[in-house]
Amino acid sequence: MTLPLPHPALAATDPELAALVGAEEQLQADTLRLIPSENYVSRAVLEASGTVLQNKYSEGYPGRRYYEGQQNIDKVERLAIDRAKALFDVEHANVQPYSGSPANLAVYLAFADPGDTVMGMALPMGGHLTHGWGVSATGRWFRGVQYGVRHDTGLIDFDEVRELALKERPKIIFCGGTALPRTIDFAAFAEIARESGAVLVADVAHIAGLIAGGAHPSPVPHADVISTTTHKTLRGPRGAMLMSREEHAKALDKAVFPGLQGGPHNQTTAAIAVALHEAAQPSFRDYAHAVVANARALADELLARGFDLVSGGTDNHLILMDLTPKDVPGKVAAKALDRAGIVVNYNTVPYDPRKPFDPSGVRIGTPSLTSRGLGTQHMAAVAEWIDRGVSAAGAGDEDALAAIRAEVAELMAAFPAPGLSA
Ligand code: DSN
Repeated sequence: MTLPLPHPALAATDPELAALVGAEEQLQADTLRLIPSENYVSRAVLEASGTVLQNKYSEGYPGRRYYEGQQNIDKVERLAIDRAKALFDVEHANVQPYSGSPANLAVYLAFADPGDTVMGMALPMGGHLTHGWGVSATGRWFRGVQYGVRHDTGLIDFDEVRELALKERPKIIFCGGTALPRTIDFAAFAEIARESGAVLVADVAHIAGLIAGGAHPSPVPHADVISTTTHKTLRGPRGAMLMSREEHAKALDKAVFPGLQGGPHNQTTAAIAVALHEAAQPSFRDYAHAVVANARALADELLARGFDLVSGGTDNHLILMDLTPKDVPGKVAAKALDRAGIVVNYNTVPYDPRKPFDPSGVRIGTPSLTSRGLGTQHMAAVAEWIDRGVSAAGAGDEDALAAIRAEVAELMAAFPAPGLSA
């Protein structure tokens, strides 16, 4: 299939918008996309998310709606729920949250009241805004107490987490985050939550696909609630799910609707169902393990080139580089790499002396490149491009960045992206 993909109705109605979509297709095809929370969905997921299901209001849940005409929508949502339950081996699944932040807000609504104490990992340590960080509604409407990682190891100090939990007695403890390169010890968090009387929420948005594919331990049965987006390693549409044992089903469902949201986005529910079907195939297990193998190989290649990696490497899909020793700020490096056709995001590192909008680190990951079929044999080239790109960023060498961009595009052309190819 040649790019841009055919969108005949869109091109006829709104050529300006169609041109932008086409340009984005070309950009995603030509570049090495290393943002660890992004991926390429399949044509099947894209098609499901662009269907007439989006024309329908369905407030409520299957069999209990406030609108008629749900003959097909109920079946779509039940399919998504059943597939989520089977894939993650959970008793209950809610597939309606619009995205990760609303999903987490629903958890607050279900288990806490404004002013209550909640606990999560601090955002600059690798947590998420919605885990009680100050600028988020969750840190303004709740009393957020935050844990981090050890300065010397970059790893979570469970003695510190336990001490904090027993002192503060939070209603909810979140584990998981957005910049955690290491395996999450759900059992250790569950023990602390039990001791302190908290509800344990495992936010597995980043690693849901790895869990589904057996490449990261599952939070089942340790966590009371599992929150996840559906569009990262899980390779589905932009959406989210909440999962739990049956005992929490009612509270979570009530919190999502009518507590927080109106009508579910049925076209997204359909695409989630497709993604869950894809994730249940044996090939997805291979994918999940390949994501981790690629990340480990890339981390080794970066270490060999003198990069400082938080926690010394990775167990999952994500690598957090502290560029302080390279004397290049994260933002400068990220913007230069973008010009070189390598798409990353600048990121704080634990104990970062710089500000979040101009931090010391860059966050990278392997979900997208693995979806295109790149393997461990390609990671030396990827690390070499990053190394040359960061050096060129420091030296302001635009010719070097342009040369990398051409080399990247050549390799990418040999590995067509799902969703952008037949
Ligand atoms: N924005 C997501 C990420 O990039 O990790 C987290 O919500």
